[in-house]
Amino acid sequence: RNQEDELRQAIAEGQFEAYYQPRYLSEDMRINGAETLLRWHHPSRGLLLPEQFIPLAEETGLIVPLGEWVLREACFEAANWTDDLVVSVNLSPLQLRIGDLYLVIVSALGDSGLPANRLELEITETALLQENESTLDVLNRLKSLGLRLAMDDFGTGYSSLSNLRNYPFDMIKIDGSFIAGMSLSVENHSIVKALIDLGRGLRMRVTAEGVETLEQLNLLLADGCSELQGFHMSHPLPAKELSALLSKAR
Ligand code: G
Ligand code: G
Ligand code: MN
Ligand code: NA
Repeated sequence: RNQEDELRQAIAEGQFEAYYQPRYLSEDMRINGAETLLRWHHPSRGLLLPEQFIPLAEETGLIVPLGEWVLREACFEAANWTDDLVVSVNLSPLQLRIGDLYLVIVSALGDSGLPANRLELEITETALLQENESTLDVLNRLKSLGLRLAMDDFGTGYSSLSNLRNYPFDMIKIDGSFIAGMSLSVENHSIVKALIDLGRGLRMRVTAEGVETLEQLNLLLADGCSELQGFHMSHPLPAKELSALLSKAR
């Protein structure tokens, strides 16, 4: 109750900040996008990470207004980026079920001037578990705007293969837990290779998340993974630091 009020107040007072973690194209290791990751500047507890407040936001339904704030923030920020970088935004299952996500996105794009093809929505398989016709309907309507859909944390959920076939995804994001294990065991590496091949067979792009070492990076490049994200290349950055990195790279 107390924490819920705190969270509500934080949204009203703008205590959140969007960080952006660069994503790199494997061909030339240039940045071609970034994932938006929330931070909360808590007045007494300091900088909080999503795992410390997203669960509460989901339980209380406050993820809906918070998610709307992030979407708008990310679109306005990305509209200023050099080049045609794609901005990814994580969606919670609740955002697909309540509130008018379609209208929120149409107005975020319209107000910011960001072209739809530069916005990507990351959806976990868990969101599709509460599967109903309207989820597919919402995703198809969003796709028809021209934006991109990514399946997040791939490999950790359920019924992944039928979801990949039935939903209009453009991208698979391989969960970092598989990447962490790939240089440790042949089995883990086999899973990663299979996921990359699966994506390729379905004509989807594949991002490896949680790339932490040069050894992992080299394996992923050899295996034909299309995009890479993780601490080895860059941590999530405040908007200003990402902009500085982008202008330096040009
Ligand atoms: O940055 P960090 O690794 O702590 O993020 C942890 C998790 O929190 C990520 O897996 C991400 O999916 C989730 N997360 C971060 N930002 C957002 C957001 O804006 N909306 C939702 N729904 N989840 C987010
Ligand atoms: O949406 P998702 O849960 O995939 O969000 C990615 C999360 O993983 C973010 O919280 C981000 O801070 C974190 N992350 C990003 N790169 C790395 C990495 O290389 N290693 C680890 N352990 N976590 C990472
Ligand atoms: Mn994500
Ligand atoms: Na993920």
